[in-house]
Amino acid sequence: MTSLQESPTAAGSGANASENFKAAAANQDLADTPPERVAAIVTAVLKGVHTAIEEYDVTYPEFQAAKAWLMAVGEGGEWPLFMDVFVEHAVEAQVARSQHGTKGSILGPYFLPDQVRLPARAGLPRRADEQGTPLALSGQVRDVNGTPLAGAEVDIWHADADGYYSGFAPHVPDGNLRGIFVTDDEGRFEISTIQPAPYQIPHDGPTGQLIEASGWHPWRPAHLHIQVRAEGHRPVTTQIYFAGGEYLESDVAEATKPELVIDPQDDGTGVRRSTYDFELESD
Ligand code: MBD
Ligand code: FE
Repeated sequence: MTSLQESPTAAGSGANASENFKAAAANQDLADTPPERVAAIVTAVLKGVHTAIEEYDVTYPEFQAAKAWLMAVGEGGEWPLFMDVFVEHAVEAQVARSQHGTKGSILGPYFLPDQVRLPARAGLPRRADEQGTPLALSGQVRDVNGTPLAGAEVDIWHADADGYYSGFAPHVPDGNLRGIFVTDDEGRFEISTIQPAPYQIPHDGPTGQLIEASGWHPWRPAHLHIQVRAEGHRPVTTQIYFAGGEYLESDVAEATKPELVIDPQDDGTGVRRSTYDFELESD
């Protein structure tokens, strides 16, 4: 286990996540939503707040506590964390209604662009003493008609056995457990890595206070984040989960789907193996 002293803080990972999000947003077209639509959406959100106040007979001390909490979320850089844990799943579910191909899931706050490009069969960069059971995930990237997609990018990132992501925890080397696999002529890949553990979202800041104050828990089931990209196709952002894993049914981020669960088996050499194929629709 990581010693307390070098444990990354929510504020630390939040600051990195905020900085990273702002950099990504600067390179992206954010919404140019017309005024009537902004007004309609914001009115609906505020109506939800007003209804809760009425329904629960909210007091002034509660209102001021809520204000203080919102300020703390901003000051702690926890908006990316909070939005991705408690809101993103609803957006993903909504856009998924008109999508075909492999089921998506939330991106979360810890994607980093421009990681190392690897051949179709390779190991994810990891420390010499990286903890965790070896895991191999192989598969094929195809279009929705079954045609293999050669040269597709399978971008994967996941937490280490202690639940820390490189780039968001000072003691983990940059690029650890992150990489982009480029599929071979048949669209195939094989990723060697280690089995991640269930994951506790940073909970020593205001997001954690809310979870604690509500009697919820801060856990996500063990997961691999994957984004698959191929020219001429809509990228798929998703996550892979593990059969029988803890918190599959109570993910704090509500981001699991039954289609995204794999059940790796020991191949007799101590490596747990599974396959997963990805299907991308044309864009
Ligand atoms: C994570 O690793 C994650 O996947 C999400 C959704 C939120 C916080 C941390
Ligand atoms: Fe994650």
